Amino acid sequence: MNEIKGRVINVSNRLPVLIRRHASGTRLERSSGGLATALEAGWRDQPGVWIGWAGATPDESIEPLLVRAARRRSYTLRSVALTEEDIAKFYSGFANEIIWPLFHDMPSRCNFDPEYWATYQNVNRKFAAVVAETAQEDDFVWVHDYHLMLTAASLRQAGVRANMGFFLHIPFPSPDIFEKLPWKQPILKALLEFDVIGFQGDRDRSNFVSCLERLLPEVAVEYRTPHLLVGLAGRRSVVGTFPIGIDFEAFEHDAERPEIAAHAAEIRKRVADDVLVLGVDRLDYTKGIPERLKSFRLLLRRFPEMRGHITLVQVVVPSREEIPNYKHLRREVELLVSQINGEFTEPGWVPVHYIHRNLGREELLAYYRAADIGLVTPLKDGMNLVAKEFCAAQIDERGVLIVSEFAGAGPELRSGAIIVNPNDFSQVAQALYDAAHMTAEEKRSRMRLLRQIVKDHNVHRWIRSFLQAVPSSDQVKGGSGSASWSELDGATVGPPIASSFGSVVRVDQKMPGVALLASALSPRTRPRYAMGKDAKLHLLRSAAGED
Ligand code: ADQ
Repeated sequence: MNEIKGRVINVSNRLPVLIRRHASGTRLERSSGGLATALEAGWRDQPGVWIGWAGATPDESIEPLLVRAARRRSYTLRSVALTEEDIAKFYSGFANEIIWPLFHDMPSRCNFDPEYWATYQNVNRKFAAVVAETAQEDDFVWVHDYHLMLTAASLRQAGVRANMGFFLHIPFPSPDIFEKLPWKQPILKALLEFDVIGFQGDRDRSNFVSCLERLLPEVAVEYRTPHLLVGLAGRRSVVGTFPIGIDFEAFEHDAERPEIAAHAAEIRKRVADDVLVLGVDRLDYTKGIPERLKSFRLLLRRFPEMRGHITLVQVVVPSREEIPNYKHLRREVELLVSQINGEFTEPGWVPVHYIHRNLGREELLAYYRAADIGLVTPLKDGMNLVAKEFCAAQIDERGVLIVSEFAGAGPELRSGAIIVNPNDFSQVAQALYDAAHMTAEEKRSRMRLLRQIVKDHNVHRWIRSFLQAVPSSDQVKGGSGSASWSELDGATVGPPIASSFGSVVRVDQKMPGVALLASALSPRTRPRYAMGKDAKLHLLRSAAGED
């Protein structure tokens, strides 16, 4: 393990606060989305600097607002100035019309505009310039996400000697998808300029390595435990899996507050004795919202006895509304909601309650507490924090989690959740039916297990394990001239267990979450199922590591 001697410099596209200009003046708001939520929660008392875009074109009003926002934090905030054109071609363009759909396995949604690539390189250099002004040799520069894959390369060119890490919050695609990217080699090479490269899940890491092997055959890959070591042209990088978590204690603590309980009771009163199914997402085509609505419609068609007894509350937070794909999605979702409500509504019962706005934390927690079923069915997702937040807020242990096998949270939570393929509407409908009929005892034992996993794999552990993977400066820079790769591998190696994708790996026994997961998969502690045959079979298979 390596001690970070200096500060942590976090670098992400957006700062945790956004400057919004209104007719009445300029205001600060919290950034929404998974990355900001997780990092803000995990980075409470550590000194450092957070570098990112403040959400507005720069003027003299920004700096005082950032200074004010930093007063309540242990780190300072530094903004990167972006022009309107940067935002259009770098953020909306390259990041969200190319990398986002491609990395979520949706290449037909990509718009491979070459101008986007030029701006992407330029904006990555702008971020790197601010980092270069800020970082000292002992600092650790931690770059987040797909917007900033080229920054380490620019920083190295500028002679910055600090250690650098990169964490990808979204999935990494398989070589057949990744190789469609016209700029695949420069991106892979730029990523290898980081000292540590982290992914959400084993599948993402193994896709990355397969891409290296196919597209950069000169790269040397050494399979170590718990991380891999990758070398290119005299540089070495640690490549690891670091599933992100939430601040479990904070969610649990807040969910216990009497005001939240009262608010949850109020929500429940509105749906009477119905089974309350909850979906909470950014309005994004990767989240599988139309597919979820179609599955719910199938449930109502196939099981008429459920009509009048089950209600879906679908909360969506508006997102990336300037991009055409997102505008179409909103229309598609709203049309489906009105079709389902048109087909099934009866006096006193509306099947789908649709909320299109950013909820405050209290309201969100009240919905999590009130729900009987958390329905988290993205078509593809790096992790999905909603699944974990739902479990943390389920202090009464009465909810059931249904989660997509294509979210990072799927493999991690499969011992207690019902795992579904979101494209299989029939399976999702059956899972909803089964969850609605599950015994209280089974719900409790599953939710207890889920809460233990989420509590253990929390955001603090995510940060700790990433920082522990950082090789010491001497090892990275070859200070001693002879640091072998085995020196980078300081883990205590335990007996082999099945990894989340079935292959056998050795695990660090010092990682209690992994041990917990392993014990959860053992037949002794596996809960009994009171479900349909297919779902039962699926759960047994997934518990046996066959997915
Ligand atoms: P996101 O795609 O933003 O994050 P997710 O992990 O689900 O997705 O996080 C969404 C966050 O927004 C959650 O904290 C949730 O509470 C909040 N949220 C969603 N809808 C809301 C609403 N209507 N009102 C208020 N808050 C709402 C990216 C990756 C994910 C990865 C995270 C973190 O796409 O796969 O889990 O980063 O790494």
